[in-house]
Amino acid sequence: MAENYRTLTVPSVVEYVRQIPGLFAQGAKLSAKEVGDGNLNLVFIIKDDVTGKSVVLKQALPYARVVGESMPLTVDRSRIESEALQVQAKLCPEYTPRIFHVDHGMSLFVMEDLSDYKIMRKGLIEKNAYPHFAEQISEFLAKTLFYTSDLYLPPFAKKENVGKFINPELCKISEDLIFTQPYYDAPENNIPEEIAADVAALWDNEPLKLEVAKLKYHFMTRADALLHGDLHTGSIFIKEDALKVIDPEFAYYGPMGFDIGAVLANLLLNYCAQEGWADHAQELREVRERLLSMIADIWLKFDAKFRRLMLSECKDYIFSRPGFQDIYLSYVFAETVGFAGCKMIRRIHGLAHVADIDQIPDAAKRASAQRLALKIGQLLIMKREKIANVEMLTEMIKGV
Ligand code: SR1
Ligand code: MG
Repeated sequence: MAENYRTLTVPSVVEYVRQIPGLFAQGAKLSAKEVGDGNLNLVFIIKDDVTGKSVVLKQALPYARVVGESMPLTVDRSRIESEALQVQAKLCPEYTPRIFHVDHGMSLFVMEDLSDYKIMRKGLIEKNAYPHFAEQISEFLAKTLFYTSDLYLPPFAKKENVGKFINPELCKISEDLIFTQPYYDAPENNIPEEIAADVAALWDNEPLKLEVAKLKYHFMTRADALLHGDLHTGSIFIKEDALKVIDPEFAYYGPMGFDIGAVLANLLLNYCAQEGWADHAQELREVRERLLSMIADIWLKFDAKFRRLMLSECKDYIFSRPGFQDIYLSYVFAETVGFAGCKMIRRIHGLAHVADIDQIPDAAKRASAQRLALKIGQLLIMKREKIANVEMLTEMIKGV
């Protein structure tokens, strides 16, 4: 941690932003509030009460907020996050928040206030339809993954980038929380009482654990592309016709399917949770149908966009051989499905859950949604290499 690092508070954040040249007018009447509801950081909104102009300041704490000081965590994640945002801004400016100021010493950056957007997780719980989401997120995924991979970058540039985004502490959180702790009686787990027997059965499932071991190994060793690294629906701000992807502090070079799988997993967690949110059976059917067709669209659009990029932008002679696209995308698809399964399971009885499920008011419906998520998650992990296409995937999910 840099010597001049100090944790900001509501009064000190106002004084801090006053010093940033060109951000607010001199003597502006500023007010601030802390609004962070994520697992790790402080997030302040600072507003000029006269003009209404506002910005967000995000500061990394030297520990994980959700656990407390007993879980120390590098504040260098703020540098990684701001650098990943710069890469994403170059590739997908329309889907990336604008950054106004970066201070690595204080492990913070200032960015545009997205208060007129909604966190997608909240919108999905409210059963909102997002008809442009598949188009938007498939564009974000195809561009950020393709243009940071060996399919596009010259080999020296690619390896230099891998070095810039070495992120061992945040990767270790994912290794533990996604791929290890949910598969044994780890003290960090947060196991809902009602499903204790289902969780115990999962711990006894050796074939499942073997498949998770393979996926964890891929997570740790495959440097396909610069990933967002934590692309759940709480990392997506959305409104009618626009979307912004935030929070890439887990960014590192990893397997492409990990980011795509995160998006699909969180839509599927909402699919499971709708049992507790839909007002009647017809609505439950409709919302679930909409989520499954969104999932299919995301994959199909990603696949089409990625193939177009491979065709037009890949300059490597050997990667341009006919047939390589098919091989590449079927590998990415299988990993997407497997990682999605892991990401569903970790949110049921691992350390960090999701509001879609945890906030279901009815205990019996909540437990039923949790069981469904565990079932679908296990199926995705076990069958990932046998699922030939996304239609087969959605049919399989409907059958659970
Ligand atoms: C201790 S951090 C818990 C989780 O929050 C982040 O959003 C990541 O998903 C991480 O696994
Ligand atoms: Mg986050």
